[in-house]
Amino acid sequence: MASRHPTLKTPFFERAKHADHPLTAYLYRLMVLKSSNLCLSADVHTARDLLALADKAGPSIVVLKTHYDLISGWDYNPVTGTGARLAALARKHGFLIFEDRKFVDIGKTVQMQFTAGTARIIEWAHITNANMDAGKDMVRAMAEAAAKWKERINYEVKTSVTVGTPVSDHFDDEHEHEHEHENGDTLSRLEPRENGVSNGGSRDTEARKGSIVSITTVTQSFEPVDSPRLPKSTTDGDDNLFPGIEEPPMDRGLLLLAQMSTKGCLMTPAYTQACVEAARDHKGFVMGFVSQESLNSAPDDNFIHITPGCKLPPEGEEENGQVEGDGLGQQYNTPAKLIGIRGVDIVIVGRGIIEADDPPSEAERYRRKAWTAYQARVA
Ligand code: 6AU
Repeated sequence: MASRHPTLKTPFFERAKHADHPLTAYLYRLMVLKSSNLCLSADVHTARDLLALADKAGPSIVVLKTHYDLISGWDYNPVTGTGARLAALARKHGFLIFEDRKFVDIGKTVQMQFTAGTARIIEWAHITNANMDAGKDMVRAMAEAAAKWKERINYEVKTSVTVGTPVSDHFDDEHEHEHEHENGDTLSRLEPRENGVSNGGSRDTEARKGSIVSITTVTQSFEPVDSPRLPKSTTDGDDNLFPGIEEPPMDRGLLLLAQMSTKGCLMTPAYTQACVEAARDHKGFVMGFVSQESLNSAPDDNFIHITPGCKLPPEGEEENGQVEGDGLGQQYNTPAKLIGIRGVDIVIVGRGIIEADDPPSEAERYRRKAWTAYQARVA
């Protein structure tokens, strides 16, 4: 860790002013507003449990981390499905969604996995992460896909429908065909009087002329919108916006998986350094790192560090004592150690909260401990 790097002593509200990525700036402001630097890793079994947990723990967290592929019953509908419902809860409680997808593949494949396919991750997850083993062109490919997506989402399809009566009884076959206008796709449909069938193919023109009573024109065009929004509420009461802060920017953010929490992790210092360099090359897309320590080292580095492998000893036990791993390679440290000593910004907690008797109040306990550790660090 760059132990004397200025970001270690800089409060989040100040780091917000100098963040290179709009979503990182937003996240720092959200952290200050909620006095929270807690990310909940919502690794539950079903979509129903995921949504219930997000709703209950939402007030204590600033990031909700998902693994959509371990959730049974994930509904892929882009408007009413699980992603859209999570997005509504994120608006209501004020948190960002981080899909822990750990992308790693050739650039083209990753672009498709990120923006398309079943889950359409880019539509509902503000943040995702990537393993840099494939090399930094993959990061560029993801950045380009995110930029393209943002450009497209800034336009909405405007549909207008007009119904008119023909001014003359003259028309010819040309009017019956779908045709394109300069400003978009226009479909003109002839509405017959009797049988409800339009554009019937076999009747002759004279017979149809007498039957036309109206022309319905459907025009679709792409128009810029000032405040782009994703599908919001799918559940009554979830459509409120968290007070005190605007909606997050539409910029998507990437975290590079620079170090892991697992015992015997094979990521070398050279790999970690390559992550730092890729982050510097793509500051408009890479927000920071999933890492075990602060990796800010150059004078103007201001990356955010989000850190898993965090657990508190049970209530009442020595707070800064050793915490056992999970027996499957996962290693744990306390928020005080990760934030205070290793200099990370947000801690990710999964089973420490989910497996507690009362997850929402345990989330609140973690929030308090993590925030206290941050306050002590910058004091
Ligand atoms: O608190 P836990 O151990 O129940 O859950 C930790 C969560 C899991 C892991 O997939 C994830 O954090 N994780 C990651 C991430 C976020 O990329 C990296 C890592 O090194 N260790 C780790 O546990 O959802």
